[in-house]
Amino acid sequence: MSSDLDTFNTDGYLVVRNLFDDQMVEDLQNAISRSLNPPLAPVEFEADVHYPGAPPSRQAPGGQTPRRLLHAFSRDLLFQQSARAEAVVGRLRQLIGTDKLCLSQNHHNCVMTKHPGFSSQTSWHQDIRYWSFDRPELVSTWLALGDETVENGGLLVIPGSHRLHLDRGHLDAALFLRTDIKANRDLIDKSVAVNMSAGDMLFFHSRTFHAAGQNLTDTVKTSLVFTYRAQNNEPIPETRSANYPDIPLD
Ligand SMILES: O=C(O)CCC(=O)C(=O)O
Repeated sequence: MSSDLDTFNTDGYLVVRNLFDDQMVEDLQNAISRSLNPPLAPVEFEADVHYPGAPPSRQAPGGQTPRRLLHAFSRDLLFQQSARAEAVVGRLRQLIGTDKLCLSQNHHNCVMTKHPGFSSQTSWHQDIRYWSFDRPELVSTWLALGDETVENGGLLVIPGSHRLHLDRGHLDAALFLRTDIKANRDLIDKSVAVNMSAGDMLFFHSRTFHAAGQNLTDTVKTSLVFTYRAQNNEPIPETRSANYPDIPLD
């Protein structure tokens, strides 16, 4: 077993440094700028997420702040190239354990943006909580297009949490980790910050607990995020996971 696979299986995530070179990063940043100024639909706004710190409505101050540029894969050929790049898909084959992969058009598939002033906080959760597949074994990729730190709302992860099976009582109504439970607070104490630079990529398991804070800097943070699955790990028909066809990668 390679050390990348060992790390991923143990921690539920893996960071690969400099996965994309400076030119690709710059091209992607330019593509995001074209999609962001003005924000091209479909867009999810901070006001839509109703997370702590989000503006209460789209009419409130900051209510038009974009949070996610949705449908990234169909938005720009460059995003498709980055999602299909051999450096990404080769690693995914290894981490997911098959050559037959699909990219999900229904989950993540977005440019995440975190703006100064009006960003919100994402509480501790597993992405799989709202997803419906044969098996909870998907992997998402998070490409940093600038520095990602705790200060600008970069991700925090709990190593090994993809292997946890928590009773329902540990989670709140929206399936976030409850912080009024000591066992959960002990778990959160084990979290680590995923500090990244432009071109670095985080691979993380759909069961890995993660969270992120607000962007407290004066610079917008942007990241490109896609989710992949084995072709034989199919979405449950008529769920949101089956809304649009997934893209086969072979
Ligand atoms: O950037 C963030 O606030 C985290 C987003 C996140 O965890 C998610 O979309 O699953």
